[in-house]
Amino acid sequence: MSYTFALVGNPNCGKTTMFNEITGSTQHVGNWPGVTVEKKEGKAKKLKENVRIVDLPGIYSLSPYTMEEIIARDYIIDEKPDLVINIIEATNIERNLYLTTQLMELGVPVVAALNMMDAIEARGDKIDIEKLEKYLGIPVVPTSASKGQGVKELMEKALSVVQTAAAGREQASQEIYDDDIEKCVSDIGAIAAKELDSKYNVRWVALKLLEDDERLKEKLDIPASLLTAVANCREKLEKQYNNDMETIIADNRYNFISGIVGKTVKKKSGSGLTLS
Ligand code: GDP
Ligand code: K
Ligand code: MG
Repeated sequence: MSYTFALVGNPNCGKTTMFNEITGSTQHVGNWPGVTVEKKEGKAKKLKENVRIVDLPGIYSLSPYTMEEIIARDYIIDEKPDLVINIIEATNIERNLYLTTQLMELGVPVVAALNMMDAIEARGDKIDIEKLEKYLGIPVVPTSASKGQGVKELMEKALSVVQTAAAGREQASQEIYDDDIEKCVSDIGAIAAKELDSKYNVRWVALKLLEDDERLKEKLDIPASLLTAVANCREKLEKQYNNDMETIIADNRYNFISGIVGKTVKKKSGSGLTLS
C-alpha cells in the first residue's frame, strides 16, 4: 500500500527538523500552485510501506485568513491525505493545541507528535501523555526531532492508524463545545447532509457555516434553506452569549484546551511563569 501523510504545525514547532528526520535525503522542493510558498515533499525512509510526506506551511490556525492557512486547509480537505501528523511544540502546548482542535474536525485521521520533549525534561516539567491522548481523543507520540527520538514510534503509530479499519472514524472530540452549540451544529449538519452536495465532513461544514466562513461558502453552493437555518442559529447563540459567533467558538476551544493542559501538564515546583 502507499499512503500520503501531511505534516502540520505552528511555526517553530520543529516541522522542518521532523520532515528531515522522516524523509532523509529523499525530498523534493517546489512551490504551491500559483503562490511562492514553498512546497516540500519526500518519501519516508526505513519503512516497508510507501509513504509520501507532504510538508504544509507553518500555521497557528485553520481559519482562511492567510495564504498559508488557506494552502494548508485546502490541501487537507481537497486532496485528502490519508493522515495528518500534527507537530505540537510541547514547550508551547497551550497555544499549539488551538490548531490541533481545528485539525481534529476536518474528518481526516490525526496523530500528534508532541515535540521538544527533551526541553520539557530538561526543565523538570512533566506531561501525562496517556491522559492527553484520552482527553484529545487522538494518539500522541512524544518526540525530540532534533535528537531523532520518537520519530520511528511516530511513523509506526501513524501507519497503524491508517491500516486499521477505524481510520476514517470521527476523531473530533465532542467535548469542545457547549451543548447549545452542539445542538446547532447537529441541526445544521442534518440539513447539510440532506441538501448540500459536498465531499467535506458534514460536522465540519456545519461548524464553518456557523462561523460564517466566507471561503467555504464560496466553494460550496449553499441552498437558501441551509443559509436560513445557519442565520437563525447564529442569531440565537449570539444573543444568548452576548458575543459574536467566532468569539464564542474560539472561547469554547480555549476553555477545552486550558482544561486539558491543567490536567496533563505539571510544571516543576509549581512555577507557572514559563508556560506560554
Ligand atoms: P519549523 O519552523 O517548524 O520548521 O521548526 P524547525 O525545524 O526549523 O525548528 C525550530 C527550532 O527548534 C530549531 O532551532 C530546531 O533545531 C529546534 N528543534 C526542533 N526540534 C526540536 C526538539 O525536539 N528539541 C529541541 N530542543 N529543539 C528542537
Ligand atoms: K521555539
Ligand atoms: Mg520550517
